[in-house]
Amino acid sequence: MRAAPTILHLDMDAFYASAEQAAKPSLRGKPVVVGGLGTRGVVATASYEARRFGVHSAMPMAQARRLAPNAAYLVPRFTLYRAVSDQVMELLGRLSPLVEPLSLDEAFVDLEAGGTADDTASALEIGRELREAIQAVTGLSGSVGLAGSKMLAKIASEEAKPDGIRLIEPGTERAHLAPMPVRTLPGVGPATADHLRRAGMTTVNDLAEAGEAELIRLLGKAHGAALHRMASGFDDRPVVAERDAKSVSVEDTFEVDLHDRVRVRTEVERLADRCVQRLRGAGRSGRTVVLKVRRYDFSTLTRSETLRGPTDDPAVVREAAARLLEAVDTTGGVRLLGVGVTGLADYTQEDLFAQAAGERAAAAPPEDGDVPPEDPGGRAGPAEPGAGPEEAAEQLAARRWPAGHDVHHEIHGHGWVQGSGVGRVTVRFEEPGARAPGRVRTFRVDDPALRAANPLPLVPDPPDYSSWPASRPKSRSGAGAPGAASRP
Ligand code: DCP
Ligand code: MG
Repeated sequence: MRAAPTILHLDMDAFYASAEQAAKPSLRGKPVVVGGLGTRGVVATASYEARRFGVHSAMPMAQARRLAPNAAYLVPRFTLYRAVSDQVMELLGRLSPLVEPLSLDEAFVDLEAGGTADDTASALEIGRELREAIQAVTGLSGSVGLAGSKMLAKIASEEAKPDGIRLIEPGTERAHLAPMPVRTLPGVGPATADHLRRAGMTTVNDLAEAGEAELIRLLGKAHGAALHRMASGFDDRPVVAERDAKSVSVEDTFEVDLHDRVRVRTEVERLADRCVQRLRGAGRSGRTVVLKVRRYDFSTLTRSETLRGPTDDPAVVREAAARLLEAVDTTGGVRLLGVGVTGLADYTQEDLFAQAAGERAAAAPPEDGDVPPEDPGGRAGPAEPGAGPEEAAEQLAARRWPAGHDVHHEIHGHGWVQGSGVGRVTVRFEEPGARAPGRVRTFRVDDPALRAANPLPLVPDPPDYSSWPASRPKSRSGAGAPGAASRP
């Protein structure tokens, strides 16, 4: 913990949903829900307009549809989110060599290590400039928390949401934390919280006052001692740059346990891709692939496989993770899955076999199915079991033209899929940055003039921040206004 609030935590606001609203002018100010639209789909995120109806991340999609029947329901477009994330991380990298990304839309930055702030005033100034820069470059808003420790910086950004900045003065940590629920502290999940509640502790203050010995008695040595320190406001965890990390891993907890083996496998592959994305983002490669599985009864196991040489090839990591999964019994349900790579190196050893696997993967459909796979014969795989011929046709259309994905029409130009079914696909023709909503037209699903397209940048002509923070760009006319792009 430090005496100056120079640890910054950034978290983009309603990230996927805001990106969709920025890309699709007709959705600005409207409830938008992004997630899996199939029968077992879950909400990835909801715009703040949709949150008013009670929709939130990890909720089953069917429940979201009941709560907000009039919201726009869209399938995620990871290519776009990654592109925006890269822009945000690039800006953060200008503030310090110590940037620790936690996900696509969230990171810690050590401002002191970067020499960009050393007290409350300079930290606030940098935080404000950062929010302005992110808005100008990406068209989206992010919230900033500043404090003397990671834990408090993250709490501060949460309190700043949406579209705000908040600083917690060093010295006030304990008082700030006291009334908060125990779940606020890192490492306290639902099970631990329940355990603590049964021992009569619900607030952070209860934990601080219970004393270290009591928490160790309840939770064991390591967890109890760590929790007592956190509850008392002590948090010395350093900001660790991805390039100094010993491993890179990603994981997902599922609100509803996964039973379907195929779905489990798909999730593992998706996690492997995300893990490699982060690995590559850090310019690293790794030799050991780790799979983590938490089962329905909270039993957690990890399995690992060490490769012949370091890799950053998504196909290689995906295959290794899938092999590890083969040996894990998942009957009964899976609550959490994680994929990690350890044994990191700064380079990829030439591995001709890995290379060949990568080339095969490159010839396959794009990652995450962001652009629907080319499927000229309409062979989009088997329809879900039990579907009649009409439902099967609808599923085929939905798979070929996922709601929210980009399309290009020979005459009408760039647009996105509003919906599809009974042999038709409805497209709204509009581009990011347009002032007014675009027009809607309907086509046959096999219209040869219509094809899948890549996302367009949210801000067509972003200002140049290459000399920031030493000096700020002059043409910041649009900065600060939601969705505004500054143009010459
Ligand atoms: N996400 C997801 N599944 C979850 C939680 C999040 O797929 N269970 C995705 C969608 C989010 C993104 O990660 O847009 C970032 O997660 P956040 O928790 O930061 O949530 P948001 O950015 O959407 O909203 P907030 O404004 O609360 O940060
Ligand atoms: Mg966020």
